[in-house]
Amino acid sequence: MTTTLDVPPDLAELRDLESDLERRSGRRDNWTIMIFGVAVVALLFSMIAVGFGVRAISESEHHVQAAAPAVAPPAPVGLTSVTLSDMKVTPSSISIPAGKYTVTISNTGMMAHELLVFHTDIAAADLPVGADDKVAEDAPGFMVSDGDNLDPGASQSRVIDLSQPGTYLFVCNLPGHLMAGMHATVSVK
Ligand SMILES: [Cu+2]
Repeated sequence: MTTTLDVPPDLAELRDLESDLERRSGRRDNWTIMIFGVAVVALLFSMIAVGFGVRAISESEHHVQAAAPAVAPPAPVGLTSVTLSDMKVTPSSISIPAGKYTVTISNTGMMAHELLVFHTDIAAADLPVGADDKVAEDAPGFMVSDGDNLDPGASQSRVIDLSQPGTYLFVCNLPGHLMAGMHATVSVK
């Protein structure tokens, strides 16, 4: 094997090489600056884009919130009040779970009323009415709650025992009032 001796390049060649290297490194610096510049611009654009995106999301959430209906509070289960008026019992029809309820009975009418509670499968319109225009209240197990006669504006609070499932009629049994429409049906399950 033969080895060639390295001949040292002359000075002019060295200078050429040096200037070439400088040019190349200069070009490399330019590239570096350009790439850095492009990166900065890209970063700025992405920040702006993210900003718009966040705004769009929060705006759409805002719209969703505005479009969603207000959540209504859950309706109270049971029976807390009954209103007597001329000639109505309100609520006129309600379905509630079995239980004992403390009920405030208010008379908002112009005349006296009362509230009786009958446990019966007979419809209010079919209740037998006597010569006195009243329903006979004394059948065993028929009347489960009786109360005061209430003058106009008066009210009474009492416990009504609705612990047996079935149908209850809330009736004003002053003469003629049932026939005039003063009854309500309460279904108990
Ligand atoms: Cu009445």
